[in-house]
Amino acid sequence: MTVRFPVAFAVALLPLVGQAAAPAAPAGTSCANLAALTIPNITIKSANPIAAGPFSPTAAATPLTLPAFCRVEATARPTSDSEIKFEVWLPPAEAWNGKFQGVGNGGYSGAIGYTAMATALRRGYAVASTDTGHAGDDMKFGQGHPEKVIDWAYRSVHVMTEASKLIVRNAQGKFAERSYFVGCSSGGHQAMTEAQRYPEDYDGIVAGDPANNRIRQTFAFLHSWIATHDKEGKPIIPQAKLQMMTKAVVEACDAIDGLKDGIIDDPRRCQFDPVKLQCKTGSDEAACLTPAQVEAARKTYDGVKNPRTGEQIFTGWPRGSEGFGEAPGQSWRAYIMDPQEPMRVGFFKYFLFHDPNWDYRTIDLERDLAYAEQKLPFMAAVERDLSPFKKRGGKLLMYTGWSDPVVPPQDTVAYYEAVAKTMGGMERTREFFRLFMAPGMGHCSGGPGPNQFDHLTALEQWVEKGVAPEKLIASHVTNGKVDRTRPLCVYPQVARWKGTGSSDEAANFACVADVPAGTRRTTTAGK
Ligand SMILES: [Ca+2]
Repeated sequence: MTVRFPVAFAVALLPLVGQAAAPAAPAGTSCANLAALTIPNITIKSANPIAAGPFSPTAAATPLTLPAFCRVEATARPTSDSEIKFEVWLPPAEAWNGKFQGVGNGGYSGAIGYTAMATALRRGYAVASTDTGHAGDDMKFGQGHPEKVIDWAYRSVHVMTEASKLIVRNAQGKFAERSYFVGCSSGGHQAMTEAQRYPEDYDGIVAGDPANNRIRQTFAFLHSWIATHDKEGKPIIPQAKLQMMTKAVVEACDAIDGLKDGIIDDPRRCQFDPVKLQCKTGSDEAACLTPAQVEAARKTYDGVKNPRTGEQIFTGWPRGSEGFGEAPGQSWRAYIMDPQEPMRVGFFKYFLFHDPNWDYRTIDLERDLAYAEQKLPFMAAVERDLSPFKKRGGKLLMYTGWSDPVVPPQDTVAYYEAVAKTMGGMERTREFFRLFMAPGMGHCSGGPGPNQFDHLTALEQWVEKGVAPEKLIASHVTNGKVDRTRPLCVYPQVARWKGTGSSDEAANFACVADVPAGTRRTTTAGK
């Protein structure tokens, strides 16, 4: 089956029926012939038309239900040690929205993001994703392969983007009119890398819960693991107590934002001290914390500091992120408590010290951080001057969950504020870069706060029509049913209940300038 035929037939028939000549149809290359493309450093392994219906991109994958498309599988080798696999999925000409989308990865990736590709394809996008140059989420690939670390850190997405744009051009007979990048977590890191390093790649970028301060965050993972595990490496705080802690934190801090609704709007204002949960009897009981558990929690909230100077190396995790669900992005379990050794310890073993036997107990925070930032500066995407991206007309939409237990939102906000300072203030920055904070949302999704919203449509309106997003309407869904909506406001604005109507409906909220703590009226709103 060749999915491009309908357009070709239509053009060929026009003269026969005596109608006025239509504008020349772009002369695209048929799907199968894309395999013969010669792009420097790119090998196209296959190009196949895929019929509409269920499709499994790999033998192990759950089938996706997709419209018809052309699947291109390729490998980029920008260096002799590179092996960057990527795919481009192309809608047939009549279904194409004229745009290209690159989609981001999670963790250390090692896999093409088929689900995200499917979402983009269904919207009519030509879409690309890469495995970032290695297989699997393990970090051993970096041992003895510094070029592969660079591929992971920034090069793979860029070479994927450049090659994909050419493949789209050849398939459709013209370049895409607009290009977008959409990613969360490591995808948010990739989004920031693209905006900072390759401002020409994308017209619009969505950066969700961005793990862009990667080196310091890795030091914070190590610090939090040490703080929450005993000498034998066993977790000090049992899993069952994490949810108990979140309940106590929310109870203590819910009303600070002026509305008692089970959500802490800004955990920076919550100073809950876990000593309040310390067991009175001195024993270890389910509903309270031992002194050691109190200390472990405090250190996780406080973050990692230079032991000599007291300088904050990286923020701690927000109050309210301890445990509010079972998914990996909804508690301290997956990235702090559950791992047998510090999360991402492979960074030290395979990327930094090239010593697979490196012992985390030998960490010297000051010396080793300085060394890491000197040796692997490209692993962090923390450039504050985004002038080149702004100048080329790029638009950047960033969002993050205020209860994220993986990438602390305080760091995301601090980065945004630092960019604003560099770029001439908040107002000038909002011309091209807007941050939306989602209270009560976990890592990229989930949580008690409204956490489902269409950031891409908002970004398209901004890029294509010049309509900058003032708010995003977010929904909270339980068992497939929307039970709460609320606007996510442009930072530093916050959503304030108007005082009448249900506090579960977005229409009853306004985005307003935040007011200092202590000057708010607290309301308990009903439905
Ligand atoms: Ca609240």
